[in-house]
Amino acid sequence: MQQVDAIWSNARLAMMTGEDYGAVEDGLIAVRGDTIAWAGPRRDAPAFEPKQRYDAKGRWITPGLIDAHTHLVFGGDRAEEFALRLEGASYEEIARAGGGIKSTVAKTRAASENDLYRSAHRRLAQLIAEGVTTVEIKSGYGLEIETECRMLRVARRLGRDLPVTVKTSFLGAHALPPEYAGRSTDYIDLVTGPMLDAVTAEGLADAVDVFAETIAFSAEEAARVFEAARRRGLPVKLHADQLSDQGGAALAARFGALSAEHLEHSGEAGIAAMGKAGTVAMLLPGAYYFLRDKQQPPVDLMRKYQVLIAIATDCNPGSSPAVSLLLMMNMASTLFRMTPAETLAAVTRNAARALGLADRGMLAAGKRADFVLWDIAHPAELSYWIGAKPAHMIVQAGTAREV
Ligand code: DI6
Ligand code: FE
Repeated sequence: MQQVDAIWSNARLAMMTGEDYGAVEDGLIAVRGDTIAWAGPRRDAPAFEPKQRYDAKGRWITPGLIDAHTHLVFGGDRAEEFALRLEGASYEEIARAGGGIKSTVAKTRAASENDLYRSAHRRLAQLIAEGVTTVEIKSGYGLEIETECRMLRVARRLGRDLPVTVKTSFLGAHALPPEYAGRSTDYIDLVTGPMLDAVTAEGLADAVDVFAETIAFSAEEAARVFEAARRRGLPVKLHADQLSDQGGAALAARFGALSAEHLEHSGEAGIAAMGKAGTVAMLLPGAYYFLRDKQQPPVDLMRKYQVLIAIATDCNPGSSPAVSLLLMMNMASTLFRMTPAETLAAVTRNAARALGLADRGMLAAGKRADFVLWDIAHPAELSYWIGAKPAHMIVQAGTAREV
């Protein structure tokens, strides 16, 4: 008899360990502490002596969802800018006129740590209620040492207070702050020197991100930031080719980036390089939808070069005010023609890879006990419904709570 803390039986499992869902009809999961002790078909399970037994009543269980790209800590909102865009102004025009990211920078700088915490807490709670058990949160609306650190401290605090793992990314190179107008090189000096030093001294960043774009930073500037990250032993990722082809996909691959984000305008050579480097393609259908983009990311090329695809909300006030990862799965299917099985892998196994986390994203012995019981008859329903909240019970680090 194996002693465990809890078992879930009478479950259908989407193990997500290989191709497709890895579906198991009469499945069982045993948990010890914060770890899955066993998962698979009930008939193969050893005898367990659990402290607690849960009857899943035939519900589907999937790994906990992972939102591996968000900017969910920020001040204010950009609803007025949305109205301007609906009247015909483009995202780039607004950015060049000093709005866009810069307007959120002003509001974030003016916000206290508690203000930032409260608004981000609300957004994160919505993601968590839906089944998200791991989230990535970026800085990038401070663009000065103090506010970048404040954003990341808020992200860390959210991870301590809420039932979710928070991984942070330092995005000091998100936009050129107004006080550095025309002095891009000086700003990159700040980012790669004192700013990154301050962030790492407090252990505030798990990775380093850059926005490479005509309205942000060049490929050369991104490379400088990546070299600085490498010197400090931090993994990198890149907002690449979102609005135009900047050679971002190839650059991300060259630095062995964990992921390259957006990729709507990437060409074949860049995607092929990502395949070789094992860089995950992070697709953000919320931004594609909200900016009414016309250029779809090259999903067929990603399949051809066996690039793993992840999907995230990109939750941010300007290009994707999205607080639902399930809705992003639906959009990835309808807008990018990803299959429901691809979208589920994209928010579990592949999203874990994009965060460099080998301990989650599938149901298997030894993985973290992060999983969700769903009121659905088939896992394809997770990307089929628009706006449904089918989570019934969420288990995070071995602790269960009903939704
Ligand atoms: N790409 C995005 O979609 C977000 N950041 C980025 O580099 C947008 C950020 C914003 O508009 O506030
Ligand atoms: Fe983003």
